[in-house]
Amino acid sequence: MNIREELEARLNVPLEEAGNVAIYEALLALTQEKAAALPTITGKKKLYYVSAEFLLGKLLSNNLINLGLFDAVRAALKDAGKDLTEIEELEPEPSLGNGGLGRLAACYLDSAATLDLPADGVGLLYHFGLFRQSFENLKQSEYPDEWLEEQAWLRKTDISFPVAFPEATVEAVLYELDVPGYGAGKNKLRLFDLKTVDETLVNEGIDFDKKAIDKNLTLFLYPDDSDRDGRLLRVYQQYFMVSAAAQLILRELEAGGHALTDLPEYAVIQINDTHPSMIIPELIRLMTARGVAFDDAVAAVEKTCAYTNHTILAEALEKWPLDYLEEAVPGLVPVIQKLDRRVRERCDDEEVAIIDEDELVHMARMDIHYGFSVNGVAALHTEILQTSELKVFAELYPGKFTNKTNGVTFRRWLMHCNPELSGFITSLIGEGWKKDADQLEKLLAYRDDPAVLAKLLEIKQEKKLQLANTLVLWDVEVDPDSIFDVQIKRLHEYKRQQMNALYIIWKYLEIKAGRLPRRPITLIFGAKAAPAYIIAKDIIHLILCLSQIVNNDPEVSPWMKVVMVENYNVTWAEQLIPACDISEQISLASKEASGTGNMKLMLNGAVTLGTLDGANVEISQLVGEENIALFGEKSAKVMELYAEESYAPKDYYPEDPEIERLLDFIISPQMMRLGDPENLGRLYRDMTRKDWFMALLDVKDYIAAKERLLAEYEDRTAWAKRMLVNIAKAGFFSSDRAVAQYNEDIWHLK
Ligand code: 26Q
Repeated sequence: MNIREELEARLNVPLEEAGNVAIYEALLALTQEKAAALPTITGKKKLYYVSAEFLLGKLLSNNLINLGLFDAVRAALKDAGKDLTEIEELEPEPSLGNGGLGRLAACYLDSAATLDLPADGVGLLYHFGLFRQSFENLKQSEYPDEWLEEQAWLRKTDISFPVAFPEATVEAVLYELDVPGYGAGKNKLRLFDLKTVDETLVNEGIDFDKKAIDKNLTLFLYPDDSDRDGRLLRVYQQYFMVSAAAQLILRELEAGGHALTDLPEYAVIQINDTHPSMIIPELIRLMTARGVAFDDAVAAVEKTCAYTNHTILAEALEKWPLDYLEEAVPGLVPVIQKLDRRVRERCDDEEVAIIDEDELVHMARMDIHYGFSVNGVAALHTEILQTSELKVFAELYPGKFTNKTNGVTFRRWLMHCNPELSGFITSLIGEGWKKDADQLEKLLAYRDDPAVLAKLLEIKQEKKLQLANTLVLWDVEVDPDSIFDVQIKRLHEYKRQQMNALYIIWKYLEIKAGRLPRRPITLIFGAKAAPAYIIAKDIIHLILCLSQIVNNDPEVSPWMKVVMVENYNVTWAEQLIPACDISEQISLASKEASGTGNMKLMLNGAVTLGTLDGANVEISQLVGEENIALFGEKSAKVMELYAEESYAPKDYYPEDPEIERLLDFIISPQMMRLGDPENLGRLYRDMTRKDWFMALLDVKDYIAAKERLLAEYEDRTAWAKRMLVNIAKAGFFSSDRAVAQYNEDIWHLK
């Protein structure tokens, strides 16, 4: 049976006569059946990638690609006058992640299956996900993201595990979804749900009873933790995840007929940041409860667990007060205390203690002592961990630390989101790059080929037009001939969206003063702010206010538009990334562990405007300084400024009149009339008095670099060459490479 026949057998009508909803359901069923029929990837040892987040994105097209059915399905639908893109819109995007760490987990699942490595993801099934963002009165509001559908990808299993808390023992029910590799077998993503979860617990917006842990553990990802109950809930949630995960892992070990102490021979556990760190004491607890001696349990667990660090921001390194653990997970406390004592016996340095003098439990420290591997996620990041943030640990355990520069799956981030570019690349260099991304370098042979360069520009134009057409549906009009400058990532002060906002103010004033740009520019943002992160929400308010002022000013709007897309998610990213000309990667040097959006954007032919931070450093080395626009202070200097505590915004404001003008605009009468004086005033005070992430340090250099880049855009041939080099050199950032390195150095699966 061909695809059309298979679909029609399900639809019971000719494809032409079927509605999109029916076709979507038929495609879903067909894809699930094909995925289920794939052989499960097996091997002696299996990876369990334990993560609080899996930011999957929509699955239909991605699974069709990996199953090798995408082109046939699209053609069959087209034949019948149907459009796969429209059908895809019916699929809700799973809301199981928040940002880079979660999307990385999804990319790695795709690559592990593609590389035929036995690797399952393990996490939680959040009913309302992170939250759905909506803009009201130029501010972010949060609502439950109701993404779960009756008969979608998830399969309920009959496996469940009890998880004991002091107030009640709850049940963790296992759901699974298939993860087909590209032209390969399949692995699984295994998500636990709270059997007694109660969606009706949610009141206004995303508010709910934080104490009702028998009902709330799988409602939201990262519930508000600005009060004690919220923080305690995080502990409950994390323990629920890792206890179920640990029981699953041991169950599979025993099902294979193996002794508990042989765990490291059959399993490796990758701990994705510290959210799953309690799996270490939980495994030890479970093993000892089943008769294994404590030392033997520790020996087995420390050969099984590996830890990935994704951040050097001190505030994101989890430390739990011991009394929280005593309240929520008392069974783990004696284990953690014993682990701490063993560390203290070996090393009397207070800096490496798991439980510090203030009775705070340092989760990362536990991972480093009791894991066999610690990795950072980009060369610079790992270097900073080893020489600064985690220096004592690197000296204590030389050899434990390695770098694993992040990667992204080219199946989703090129083949799926940019079939035009993907098809063109294939027409030039063949299909080989799809499984061996380094082959993209073959494109370099075309760097002086005018027809190829022209075609690259034409494809970019096509993707910009497609995005412009989508934005129209949201009542935003942008000029596809303008330069698309894109900053898409979680809202955080260190990522410095506020510095981009200062550029907007600068450019607005330039245009008002009659200094017009050569070509209009469209500044596009996508970002969610953590609901309790006040300054982040103020920055969103600032950008939304600026978009009103700029877009509604008849002198300015022909030359500049500012757009912030609502509810930025993977689906948005898939439309924004192929349409981007300039990729904004402007974090304060030393603060962005890696970034992965930077990789996706270069792969789609954007030129990076960035600081030498995270993976930008490696991008710059690969493409050469002529194919990236760098600016700003370097990480060594920034770290020195922090160490000396010598940075002060007062050196720039009101000191420097050019900078003063930009900041004063935030609280100008024009802005205060439009926006909320409380938010704008607070942000102005923060930026002029604290500026913890040094936006004022780099802002002038940033504006100058951006202006240079905009001017360079006018030499279209030279720009197309830069695009080509960026695409050609992106192969290194394939998650296939990253996962292969994890396997080679850490997992040793095959
Ligand atoms: C910690 C404590 C309390 C509440 C929340 C958290 C928390 C939640 C999420 C801490 C960190 C995260 C997520 C971090 C994250 O996504 N990091 C990003 O990981 C990417 C993949 O490695 C990198 O590319 C990014 O540079 C990094 O910011």
